[in-house]
Amino acid sequence: MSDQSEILWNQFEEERRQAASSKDAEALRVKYLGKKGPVSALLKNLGALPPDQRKAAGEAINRLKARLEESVEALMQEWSGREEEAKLKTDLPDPSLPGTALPLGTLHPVTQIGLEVAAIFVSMGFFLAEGPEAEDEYYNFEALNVPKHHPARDMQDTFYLENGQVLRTQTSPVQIRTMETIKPPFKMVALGKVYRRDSDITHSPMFSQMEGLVVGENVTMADLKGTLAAFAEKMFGKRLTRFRASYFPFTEPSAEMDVQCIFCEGKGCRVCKNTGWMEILGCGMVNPRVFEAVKYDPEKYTGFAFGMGIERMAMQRFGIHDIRLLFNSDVRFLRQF
Ligand code: 2NM
Repeated sequence: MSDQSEILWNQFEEERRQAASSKDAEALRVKYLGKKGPVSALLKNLGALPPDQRKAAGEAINRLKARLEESVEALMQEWSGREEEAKLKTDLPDPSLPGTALPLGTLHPVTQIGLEVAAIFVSMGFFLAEGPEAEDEYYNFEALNVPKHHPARDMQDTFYLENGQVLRTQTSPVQIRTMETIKPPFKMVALGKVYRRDSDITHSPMFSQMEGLVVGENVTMADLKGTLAAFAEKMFGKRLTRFRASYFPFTEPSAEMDVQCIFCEGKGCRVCKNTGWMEILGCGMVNPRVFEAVKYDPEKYTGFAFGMGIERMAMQRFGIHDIRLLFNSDVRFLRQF
């Protein structure tokens, strides 16, 4: 090393030992390697040297420059590392700051209502059952007293599968399977998806149903009315209910049950289409032909059954006018529930 380089290097080393921060390291870099620093000055002076000394002097300055750069970079790394560590020890989180709100999902309104309805019946001693969505025609129609040429069996209404099964059009096949498995007395509900070729503002090709069945000795229409009125009160609050005669192949007699509109309490509004009443379920005394199909003695046992659409109930509860809103998965809509 030339004398000049050596002096400069020693001076640099001395100052380097005093450095105590990444700021000091940066200052050192500017001082020694900056445009106004000694290295630049030496390089500028090269032209003043006799030509035969220029090459060696130039090389010496460049070696010095490289050593300085390396040393200053190491110093910089050393101090920024220490500073980072110190910061981690002292910069504790401020517990008074509000937390970051995590995005929180909710259960789909149909899931909410389905669970609510199931919980009400379970609280009244019913058990909850499930079954396959692809069903044999026997369980979906025959055993339920829906004969071969009944319109419900039409291709227009039912999804037929290539293997000869159907997508169940109601959850009642679960009741049939239950009756094939256990003996009365029992109270059960079946909850699940059902399928019908139907699609408009109030119909979806896939929707959810809950159906219930009570079988025993001396089960009467009074039990049906009492049970369903109790359900309606738990579900919608204290309201008038009414039963209208209806028809289903699997019950006789059959009825539909209305509850006084939960929004206008009978005065008439958009939700009840100005009738003051909301239709909530279909029901009836189990047709003896259904008992014959599952080999229950219709002389010994009687029962009542009922069925309700979960989407419709969700629409009534939340005042939703178009069933399709429940199925297009728009979180801006779903977040409201
Ligand atoms: C309804 C209305 C009336 C019903 C009947 C049965 C079975 F399997 F026991 F016969 N399950 N569900 C039934 C009766 C369903 O839905 C509107």
